[in-house]
Amino acid sequence: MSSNIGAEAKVKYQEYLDAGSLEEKIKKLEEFLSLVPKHKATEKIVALNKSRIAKMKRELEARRTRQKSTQKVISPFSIKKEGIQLILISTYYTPGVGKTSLLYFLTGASNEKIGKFTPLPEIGIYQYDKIRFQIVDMPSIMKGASEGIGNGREILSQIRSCDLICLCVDLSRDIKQQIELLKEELFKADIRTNLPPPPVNIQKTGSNKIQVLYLTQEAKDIDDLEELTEKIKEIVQENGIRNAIVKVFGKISLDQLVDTLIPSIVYKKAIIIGTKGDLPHTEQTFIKLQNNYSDEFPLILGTSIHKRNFPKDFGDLILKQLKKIRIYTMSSGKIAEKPLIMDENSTIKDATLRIHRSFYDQFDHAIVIREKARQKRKKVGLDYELNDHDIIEIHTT
Ligand SMILES: Nc1nc2c(ncn2[C@@H]2O[C@H](COP(=O)(O)OP(=O)(O)OP(=O)(O)O)[C@@H](O)[C@H]2O)c(=O)[nH]1
Ligand SMILES: [Mg+2]
Repeated sequence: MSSNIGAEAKVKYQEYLDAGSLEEKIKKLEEFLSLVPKHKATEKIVALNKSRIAKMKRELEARRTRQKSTQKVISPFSIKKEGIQLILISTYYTPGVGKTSLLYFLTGASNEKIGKFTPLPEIGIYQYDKIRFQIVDMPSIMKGASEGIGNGREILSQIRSCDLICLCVDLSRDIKQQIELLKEELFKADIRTNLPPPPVNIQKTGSNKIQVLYLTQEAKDIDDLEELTEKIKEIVQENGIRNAIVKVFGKISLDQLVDTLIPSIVYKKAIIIGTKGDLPHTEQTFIKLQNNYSDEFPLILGTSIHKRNFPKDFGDLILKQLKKIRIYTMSSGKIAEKPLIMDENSTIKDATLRIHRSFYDQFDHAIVIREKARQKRKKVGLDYELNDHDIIEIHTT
């Protein structure tokens, strides 16, 4: 093994080789990686070993799926998703940060459960501007949750499918400890927060080779493209893929490439909600929270449920974070009460397909009413890009 690796890491590597079970092997190799210094000289070792972890995790997942299909028990943690789903999480070691109080405040859920430990998820609907947001008050997360401690696997598996993760932290207690633990467990459960998916796509092909294509100028702007290509091929092969086209759309690191090869990785949006902002010294803590975490978390709120201090436009803030817009359909001059929630940059075409395919097949033109525009009412075609709050009327042939 390379001289760039310290003695402690080498010991861990040996422990990995000696480990018996797959779980143990993954754990040891993860510990080994955490001890390897990250720089250019170790980049390949890191990427190759991350690939090994990815392969072992896939194997583990496959085993669990096989087990599950024979077990047919419905978990009390399993939640039927309705509308846009927000999950409130906090750490077990800071009990009572105020999640259930928040659920009560936003949704009118029962207040009898405030002040008592919440052992199972509680659900409520937060209505905002005729939009339904499903709020899930999750039991708090223990260290080792990603390995299954304290129902961690069930909790994290729900988080994997939500729309927005809300890290709830008590502003009157140590915030770093709270956030770091939550971040660590999410990361270990292959949940990446506030990161865009890597700009790379790997397609298996029939041909017997691995081809790497750089499709943008940004992707090509790398010092040694040939060296990178060789490394990419090696890592893809290490994952047991012999024939593939690797399309690179932007600047990527080997780390990101490995992430693409781990199918269990999901990319989620997350915000921080600071609670109990009415208690002494919490103002300073909130400033510290913003200073230390605003690079990683684009939205950090300071709140107090006791003082009913919570953003009135919370629904708008969520939509903005999720890059969603609301579109109101109009039929015979009557505007629908409930908006369609669509992705930013959606077009009339997307809207027609969303309403019903026949609106697309028989499309003639659309009328868009945009209150703030210079020309308020416009006749447009399928390619027209929609804005938040637009009113649209589709005319068919
Ligand atoms: N000072 C203050 N106390 C609050 C606030 N919000 C909640 N609390 C109190 O904090 C305690 C715990 O609140 P819960 O809402 O039950 O906390 P939780 O996060 O659901 O707790 P667990 O279910 O144990 O994880 C209760 O006594 C609440 O009254 C707040 O804004 N300010
Ligand atoms: Mg609770």
